[in-house]
Amino acid sequence: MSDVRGVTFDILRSHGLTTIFGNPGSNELPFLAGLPSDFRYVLGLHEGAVMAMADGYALARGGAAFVNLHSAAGTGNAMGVLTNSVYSHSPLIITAGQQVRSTIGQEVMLTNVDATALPKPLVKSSCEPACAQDVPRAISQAIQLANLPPKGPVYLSIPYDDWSQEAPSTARHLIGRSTAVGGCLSALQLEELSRLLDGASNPVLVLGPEVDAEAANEDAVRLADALAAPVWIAPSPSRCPFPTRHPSFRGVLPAGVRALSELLSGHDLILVIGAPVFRYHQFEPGDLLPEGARLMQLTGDPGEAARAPVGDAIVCAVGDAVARMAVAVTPGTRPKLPPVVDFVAVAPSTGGRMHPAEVFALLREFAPEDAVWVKESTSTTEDFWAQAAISCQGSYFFPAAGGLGFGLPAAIGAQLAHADRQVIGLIGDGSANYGITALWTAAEYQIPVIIIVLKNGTYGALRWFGSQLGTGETPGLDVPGIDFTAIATGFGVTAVAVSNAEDFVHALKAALCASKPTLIEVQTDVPSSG
Ligand code: TZD
Ligand code: CA
Repeated sequence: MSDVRGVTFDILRSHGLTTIFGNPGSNELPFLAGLPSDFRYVLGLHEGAVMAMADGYALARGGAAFVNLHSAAGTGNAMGVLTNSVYSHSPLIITAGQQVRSTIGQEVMLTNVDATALPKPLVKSSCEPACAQDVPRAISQAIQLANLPPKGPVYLSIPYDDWSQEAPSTARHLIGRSTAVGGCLSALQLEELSRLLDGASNPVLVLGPEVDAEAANEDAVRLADALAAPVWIAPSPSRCPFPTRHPSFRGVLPAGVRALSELLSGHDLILVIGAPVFRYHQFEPGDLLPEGARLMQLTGDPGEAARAPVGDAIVCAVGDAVARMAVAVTPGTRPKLPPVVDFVAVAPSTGGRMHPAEVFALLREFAPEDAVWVKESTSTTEDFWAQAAISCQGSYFFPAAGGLGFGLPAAIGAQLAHADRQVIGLIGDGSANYGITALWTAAEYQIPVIIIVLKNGTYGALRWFGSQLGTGETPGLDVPGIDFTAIATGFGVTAVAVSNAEDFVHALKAALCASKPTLIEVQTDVPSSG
């Protein structure tokens, strides 16, 4: 029988988890030594970048990712980015090396003291197996749990002397084990939902990231078409669940109670699919719903259903529900919606700074239609949605908890998952710094991602938030004097700085043809709105 390490690799392989995102230390060396040749190790230079690259890889791939961190210090470095993985429901299997079992109590150097408490409350489960022989089963349990709904990150701390121990013969049953939930809408629930939708005089759909995660975008179009109903994206979106040029598409709902209620006024039925109700941000007391509206939520996450402050909810497989509702409702009872209006026109910028909207309009024109956008430039979100022409599934990712440090490395991880789609990171000059070391990984592994740094010299979103709160001038809001081309070059990434449309398009075309990573630093205006 093989050892604990050998069976672990068999289990990982049987789930397609042959890419290890990590940053090693002494506790991890016995696991990594002599890695089987069908496994690849992707080294990140800081654990925040490691975690975000793994997250981007998992999101783009539509599957799980495996992470190996160094003890407590590595785990701690990864936790900021991990806040996003909870809300993006990313199935991440995070392992950390622990000191030799018999020495943990002495707290020898690099012991992960109280290891299972450390990553809480950001993981679905946290475990240090009771003995070496239980490591394979605990790994298997972690993989199943990460992938069962609601998906999410799990954590395992493993003493490094466990790997060479003999595995129990029963461990072979763990290889390729699968688990699934059969939580589809019942026939009665489907009938009631259809009756509700058919009976509504002015229904509206509010779609969330789970629709995109379940690849139900086209079924959402079928449902919207059958109902001839408007479609909004739920506030603070981390993914794009609906084509932005469809006649039903109305945009992204604002993340404040009052503004959201106002926009939905006149609707008697609000059907929220695959989103929390709601991910508000700015505090804006008011009525949760417009007068006379009923809210119904469909979600795969019991926590999302339970914590909503208003409305009724059904916990179910969202993709299946959308597909079945699209054929269950009575089509053609409302007039067809008019075609979409044109994009907001953008005047070409002058004076050595581009407006972000102009950058996004040029990207729409010159980037491939199926490009994958990973965005972490917080003040330009409105401009992005006004200019975006997103048509296919898995095309947009944003940090789901707003924790910066996701975007730049996640774009690199997403590109690693996509051999045939161009991934473009749209990263603010503030955000870029939290995960900047991932540039080295992109260069080292020749990952042909394009990173566009929008350089306005400030934490633009915080300036906007300050104006909302009336806090006036505040220290620590500007980030002048950062040369991202010098930083990128230092990490081995080709980089260019531009400040007008012509140079931008030139740089973009060159980057699209390159088989290696490129960073484009664009001098931009400070936007006037958030
Ligand atoms: N630190 C972390 C880890 N996450 C955060 N969300 C913040 C700090 C606070 N923060 C925001 O929420 S937005 C923002 C900060 C610092 C400014 C980001 O600046 P940027 O983008 O240059 O990336 P804009 O477009 O200038 O806002
Ligand atoms: Ca900025």
